[in-house]
Amino acid sequence: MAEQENIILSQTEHEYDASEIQVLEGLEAVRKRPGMYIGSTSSSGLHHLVYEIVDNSIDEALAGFCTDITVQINEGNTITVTDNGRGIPVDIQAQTGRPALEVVYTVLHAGGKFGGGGYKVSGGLHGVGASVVNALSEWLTVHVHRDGQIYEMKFSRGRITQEMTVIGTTDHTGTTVTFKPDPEMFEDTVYSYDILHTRMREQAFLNAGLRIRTIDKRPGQEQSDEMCYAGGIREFVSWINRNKDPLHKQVIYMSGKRGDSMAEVALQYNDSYNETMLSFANNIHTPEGGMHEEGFKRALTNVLNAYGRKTGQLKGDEKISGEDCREGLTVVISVKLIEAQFEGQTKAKLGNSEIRTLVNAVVSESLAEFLEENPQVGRMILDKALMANRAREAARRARENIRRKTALGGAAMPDKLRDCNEEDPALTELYIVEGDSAGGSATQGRDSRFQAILPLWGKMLNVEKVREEKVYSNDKLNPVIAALGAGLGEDFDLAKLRYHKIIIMADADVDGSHIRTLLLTFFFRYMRPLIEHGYVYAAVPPLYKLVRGKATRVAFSDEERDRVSAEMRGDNANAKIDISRFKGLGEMNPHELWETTMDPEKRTLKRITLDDAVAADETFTILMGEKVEPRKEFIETNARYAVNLDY
Ligand code: 0RA
Repeated sequence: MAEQENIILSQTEHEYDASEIQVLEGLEAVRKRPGMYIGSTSSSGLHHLVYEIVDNSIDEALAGFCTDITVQINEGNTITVTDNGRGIPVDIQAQTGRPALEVVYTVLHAGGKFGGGGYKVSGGLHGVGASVVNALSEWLTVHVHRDGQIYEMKFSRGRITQEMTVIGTTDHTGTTVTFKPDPEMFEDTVYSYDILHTRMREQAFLNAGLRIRTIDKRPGQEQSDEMCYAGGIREFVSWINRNKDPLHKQVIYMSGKRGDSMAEVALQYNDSYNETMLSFANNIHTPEGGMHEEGFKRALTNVLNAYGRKTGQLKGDEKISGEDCREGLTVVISVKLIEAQFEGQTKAKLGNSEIRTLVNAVVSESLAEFLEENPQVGRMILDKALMANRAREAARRARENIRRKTALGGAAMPDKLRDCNEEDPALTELYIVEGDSAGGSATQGRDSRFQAILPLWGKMLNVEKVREEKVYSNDKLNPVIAALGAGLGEDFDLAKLRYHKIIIMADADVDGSHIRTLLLTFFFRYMRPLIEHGYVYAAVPPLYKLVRGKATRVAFSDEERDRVSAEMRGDNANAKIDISRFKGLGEMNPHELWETTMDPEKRTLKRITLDDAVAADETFTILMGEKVEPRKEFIETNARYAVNLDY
């Protein structure tokens, strides 16, 4: 209301010119449809604000003028980003007649528009960032140290509240921005130190030598870290492999340029069966891959086949496939280019085809040379790929076997499955339940129109430790594969999936979390699209049961237990409330289970997502891999929830 009056008032005293109107319209557009600019207004959008500001400082570092960046969470969840670059220019811009600093923070798409050849490559929205963050901040203050002066300028929701002012003198240069995300725009305005820290660590790896500090100043959760990696993506690869057993000590590093583009690749094999490929374009993660990944894969396969033929490890017309070449491989690919085209569903796939040629050329040349010079490493890598090739053949035969069996016997469903009546997968749910007794309660308590139950029991296979063919023949996993109906691994086909909600229902204890982790590991390794498309959930059963006379209620946390107990007591301070802890799902009767954990109207489900492939891989590797020490440490620090269900 106040704001509207303001506009009318200033319109009467001041004729707006075309460019000012454009500015207001631009920032209004951002506030009207924030999702268009920062993806969403959930926690991810909130953190995106910080990335946009940091991206500008990183651009200054890429231009060669900035060595240190600090990202600080202040009390009250405001953010301060400081860099020691040249300081945002403050001189009056010819086109607009306004200080460049003002233009950067108020004009949409201001980035790169004004002169200077410094910004050869730029990430993200290419300078759109600052004005978008400004528009979405309740307030934003920027300090520029430049030419011996300190300049200050302030904004609120994108509008100027204090013109650029000199407030003192200084002996250094740099930019400091502090902002408070607008609670009117965001569902949640609490920052996660871990999310920012993970992102900043990734950026420190991607920009060798750049020092990034993260600081949390919020009372009770003070912490900080400083990250600087002289080795860049080489150290990124060592870090990803830190809990694995590498096949060769040295990380293989390759880089090259062509015109204005450049490519870097770092890789190391470990003794696991998994592939970890992380790719970036202009420092932006491209989880959907694209031309840089294609160029790499093609070159790797060609080089290893040629090398194997040359050394005689490959005989006759024996060939190893791309996938065989990537078993146990950890690789980081980082490319920088002028006009990155981002495609795909989430704009996370690089489309520039010239980059495929560049990466292919870099890897073809340098990797062949490396193998020539390091024949022991070459032999090991090739042996590993050959083993993978044989195992894959065995797996293919096992798969064929299963396929033939299902074809002959119709779609054979597991004996234990209690299926639902509805046949449209979009409407159905599969509860995977730990233990026969809980399975029995769930079967009786469910709504059989759309809820199917599959009980699991006994010791679950740890797929992290075995090759593919073992998974096919496993009697615990087979019922899951059959019930879902969508195949496995290379053959996995979402279109055949029989339920669009797959709900893991396990006890809230150590055994329950173990079974949940094993199942998630299996989905992660063999049915990843399930997780990527958000089809997997964890049921959240209650922890407490409260009884007063004939009245019974449940609580999902200690706080809720206390609140509910107070409510039940009401005015009668002496009433006896009997509080007990549910030891497991098996203790609940069918009705209780339905009411608290299965009724779509009342239940809580946690959707399992995989935003951060590195974090996921880390969790799964630590929890499931061979090395005992890191696993112990991890379980000790995360004793309550062995798997972070929210990542
Ligand atoms: C000099 C020139 C230009 C930008 C900067 C310095 C600069 C911008 C930011 C943003 C955050 N920190 C910064 N530090 C310095 C303009 C370059 C151009 O438009 O090409």
